[in-house]
Amino acid sequence: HAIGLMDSGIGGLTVLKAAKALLPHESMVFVGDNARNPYGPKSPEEVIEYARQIAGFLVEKHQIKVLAIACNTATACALPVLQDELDIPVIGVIDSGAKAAVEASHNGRIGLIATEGTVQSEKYQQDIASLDPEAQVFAQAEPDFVQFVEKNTYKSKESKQAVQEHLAAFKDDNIDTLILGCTHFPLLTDAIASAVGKDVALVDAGAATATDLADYLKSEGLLRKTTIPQPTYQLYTTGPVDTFAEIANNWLGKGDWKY
Ligand code: DGN
Repeated sequence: HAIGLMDSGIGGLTVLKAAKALLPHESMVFVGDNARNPYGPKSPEEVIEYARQIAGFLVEKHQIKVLAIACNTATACALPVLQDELDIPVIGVIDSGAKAAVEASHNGRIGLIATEGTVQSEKYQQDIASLDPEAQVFAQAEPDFVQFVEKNTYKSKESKQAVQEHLAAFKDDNIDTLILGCTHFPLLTDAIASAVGKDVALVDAGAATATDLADYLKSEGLLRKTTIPQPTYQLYTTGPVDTFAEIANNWLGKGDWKY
């Protein structure tokens, strides 16, 4: 059975890419809810309902063996609900991201960029406080960054310029670590890295989750036992396939992606 992944749009493909690198023999089914993106400004009730629908599709139609919520906003709102309602293991991105950030930081000053929903949920702040009570979190919502990715303009000069301007405020906070707390943001890594400077470690919460997912599947004996037939990758979007496939092909590189 395949690993299921879901996001509000394109972003979750950053988790899929990291997971595929660690688990090259596993089949994956992905759903991007591009039609209803962004989740960031939606109420927790709405996000829970969307997450339920997508998880239901992945479980019923694809009999996935594990679900990775490859979206920070949906993790913040819906992780406990899905863990409670589904019969398969469900993992989210926030615990892994918070843990990786605490490990990466030396001065305990951690920046967080995410959607409004994720910032307001305070899940990162709580997780980090439980791991390191002295740590300080400087959180900033960056909904525009999601749009750069969804609209496929994330490589443009204007996007880079905007990232530079938005992140300038972190200079005064003396952070040494910045959490990319939205799975869309790794596509903007170059722009983000140049905005905050080389002394700030970037933590990709999605990639940290892929590592935890791989460890979990290994420890539970849930990995495929054979390497033949080749794994398959099915990518669904609720929105227009053209833009989705263009960004996906670009980000994931060559591969046998089925849309
Ligand atoms: N990719 C989603 C996340 O990680 O929170 C959010 C994108 C959005 O819906 N605004």
